[in-house]
Amino acid sequence: MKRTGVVKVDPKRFLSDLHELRSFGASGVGKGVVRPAYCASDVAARRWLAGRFVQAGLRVEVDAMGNLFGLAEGPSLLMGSHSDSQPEGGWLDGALGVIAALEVARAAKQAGGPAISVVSFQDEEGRFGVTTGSAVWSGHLALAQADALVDHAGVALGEARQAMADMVTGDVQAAQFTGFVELHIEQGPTLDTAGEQIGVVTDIVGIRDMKITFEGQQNHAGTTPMHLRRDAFQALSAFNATLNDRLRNVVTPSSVWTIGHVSLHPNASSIVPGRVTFSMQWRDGDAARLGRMEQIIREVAAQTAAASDMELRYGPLLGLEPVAMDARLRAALEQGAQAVAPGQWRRMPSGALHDATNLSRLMPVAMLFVPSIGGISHAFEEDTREEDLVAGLEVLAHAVELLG
Ligand code: HGY
Ligand code: MN
Ligand code: MN
Repeated sequence: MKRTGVVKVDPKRFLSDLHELRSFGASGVGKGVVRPAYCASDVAARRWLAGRFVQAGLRVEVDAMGNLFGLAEGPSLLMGSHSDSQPEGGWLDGALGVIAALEVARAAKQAGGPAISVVSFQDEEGRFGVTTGSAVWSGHLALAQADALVDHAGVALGEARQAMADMVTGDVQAAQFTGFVELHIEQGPTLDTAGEQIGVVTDIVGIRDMKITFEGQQNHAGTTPMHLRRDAFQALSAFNATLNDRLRNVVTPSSVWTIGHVSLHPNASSIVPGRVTFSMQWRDGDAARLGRMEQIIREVAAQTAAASDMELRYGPLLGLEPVAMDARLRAALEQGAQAVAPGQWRRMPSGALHDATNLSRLMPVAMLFVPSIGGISHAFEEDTREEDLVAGLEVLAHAVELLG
């Protein structure tokens, strides 16, 4: 594979669009954004992106989930990521991949090829589930099932997606794409700590995510003796302490588990909480270990419920399997990395989840990382040095030429 140098990306145009996208849902804290799936700022951002796709000579299509595509003529390499954010999101998580893909598509078109299509998937950040937009598009999740998913405020996805119903044009067929390449920030400390510029992803971890509820007895915080309480918070506290002990027997240093959202009912100072619903999420690069972790989580939940006289309920278990990146696409990214950042790049796994996992069911996929300053992400402080953003873009341009 030989690079010709005809795909000339325009770093100024790329950075200008990246900062303009940041203005949709700007949090006012650092460069942070608040752009959860289907909220006003997310839909406004997608309308703006659609306009940029048209200006780039791409045909805009939007499917029922609100996945926004800019399509090249004929068979094309799909590039992109997501433009929705976490409730407190960084300006680059997802957005970088969408704008970099747009810039490469523009430069490739101006150079007379190769054909590049662009996508911004919806709800990658899981306001409703795990990467729901690309999970539905890739056939991993039925639209009817997705519509029934609810966010932490009880809003159903089926209702929320009506906010962009007027943009929907219909299904987008996967067969037109020869593969998928996603540029993303690392969202971890590896590259930043090593002083390197580029990560070529080898594989993406698997994930499991479900809600767990303990139901005891709501009661008066002053008159209810401690030994008579059926306190849901105490049950969660006992569950968490026991779980940490038990999981240590099966995990490795790269296994992670998180209780990130806790809803205590009725959440009042003078009331013994009768109910707690919390998110239980775990990730690992090994599918069998994900299963062993699940078994322990369910055992500890059942033991805790029995010991605390709690009713135990589970929400739907959502998840994705670990996936390896495509060798051919990865080799092109490695050649690009060696050309753009010689000695400043490495091969590495992704501890974060990405739409690429869903697309790997349909086509070859590969991912590229640029550093996150301080390893910070899913926080308003998330940032990356501009020269590293541009280096990632240049590697993409190099790789698409090699892939032809
Ligand atoms: O959670 C993740 O790994 C992704 O950033 N949504
Ligand atoms: Mn992301
Ligand atoms: Mn994210």
